[in-house]
Amino acid sequence: NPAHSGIPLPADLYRPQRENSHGIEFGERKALDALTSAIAVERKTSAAVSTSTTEQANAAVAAARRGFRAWNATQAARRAAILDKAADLLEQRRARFLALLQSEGGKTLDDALSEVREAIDFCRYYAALGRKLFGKGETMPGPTGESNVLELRGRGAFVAISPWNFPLAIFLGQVTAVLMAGNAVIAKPAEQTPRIAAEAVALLHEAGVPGSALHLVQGDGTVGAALVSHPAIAGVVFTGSTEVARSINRTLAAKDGPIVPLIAETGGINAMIVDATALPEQVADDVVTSAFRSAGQRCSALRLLFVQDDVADRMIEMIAGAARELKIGDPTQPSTHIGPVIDAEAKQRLDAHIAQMKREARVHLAGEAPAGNFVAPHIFELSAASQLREEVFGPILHVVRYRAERLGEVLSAIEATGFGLTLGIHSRIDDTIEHVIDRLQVGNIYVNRNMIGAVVGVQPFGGSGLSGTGPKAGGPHYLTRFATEQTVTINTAAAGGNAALMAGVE
Ligand code: UN1
Repeated sequence: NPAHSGIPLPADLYRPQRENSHGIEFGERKALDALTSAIAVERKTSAAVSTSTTEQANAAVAAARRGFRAWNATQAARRAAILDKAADLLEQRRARFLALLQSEGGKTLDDALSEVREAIDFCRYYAALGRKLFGKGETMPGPTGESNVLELRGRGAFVAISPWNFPLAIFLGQVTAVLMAGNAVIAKPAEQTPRIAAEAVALLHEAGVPGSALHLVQGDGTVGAALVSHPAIAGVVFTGSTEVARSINRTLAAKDGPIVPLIAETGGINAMIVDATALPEQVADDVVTSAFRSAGQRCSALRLLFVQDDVADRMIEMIAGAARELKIGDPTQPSTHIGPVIDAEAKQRLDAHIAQMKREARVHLAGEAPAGNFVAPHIFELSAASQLREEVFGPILHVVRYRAERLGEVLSAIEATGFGLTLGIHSRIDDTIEHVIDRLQVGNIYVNRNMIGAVVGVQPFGGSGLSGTGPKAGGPHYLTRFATEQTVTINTAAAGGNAALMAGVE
């Protein structure tokens, strides 16, 4: 575990798992066969999920408000123990969630394994962090004769709105953070992935989260808007598009009543810079992973690749060569690299972008995809970064060449997107790397490696600007934003020294 800065992390209590660290080496036929047959058994049809009405959404807020007090009064250690129990249950039910991630989320085995791992990490990390932060309050230094203690407490009924691209990990990450901080939660998952959410909620209830503290509301943006505009909610945590985050922000701002926080994690037009000193094989590998893994449906994914012109032809050829090797198709086949995109609407949007790029850009790769909601990897070369105006959420890479003496213009172009989520740099020149890091306001910067798959507790994740509000998910500051701070100052010199009260505070 690398060293952390800032608030001491519970590294002694918390051990993240690594990507693909589930003991399944893909060469290991036996382990893989056992896992795939366990998944097949779980691939039975699930119960239908019905959409909630606005009345049901409002009723969920009212019920969460009633449930809040008791949950907030529950010891932090108890809340943490429940989250650890949820992590244990996830481990036991791994095959079931893998099956759901494949059937409802279109995830490949590799992506589904990573996601279950991440969900477990979120539960354990927020439990460990919560034990420290919400334990007994922090005694502040001050003059003698008084005691000052800063305590964190829950805010109330908190709304959590999560995306379809990580229907288990981000869903549970939000919900467990909200709960660990002492809030009751009304969770509204993406309408594309309701079953995964329903089973995750059932699992949390089984782990010990009281029904009164955790409520599930199913449906699209209509029901989400009803929750956000409810006058009595205590805050919103949201992962999704910048556009929706803005609309939530406007709704919250327009309401009378308390001013409540919005914690938003949104999109990015994420760039990678590759200079002439970069190692070509590693670049090809990292670009393919960053741009095409999960069919490019990650907010962290690489969209805009800047390559120094001296090496551009060779680099692009190697990347295209590596991309051609990717297998697209049935996500339940362990050998598949790229599964379907989430739905027909996503496919249509991506096809329209591809058609436009075929007219406006130079085509380096335009693969063929099987029938269905599949999109093959594409590589287009733009004459300027400004040709890409919005986040394109699929396996489509845009390349721009730059001259070494014009690196400043590359940085300005990245800045001009207004986003600041992830950035990759491939270079062996320390000065270049340092200059880029200092100059750009980007949440997660990856040097000489791929730029996806941030590990909970090790690589806190999230951006700024159009990419979100912070604090970073899976980082040491995340939970505090879900809490209120209460400073209790006691005059210890007063008659009797308030001994009983002091005992209560300390
Ligand atoms: C998202 O795609 O909405 O680092 C965010 C990663 C993931 C991204 C999650 N944590 O690739």
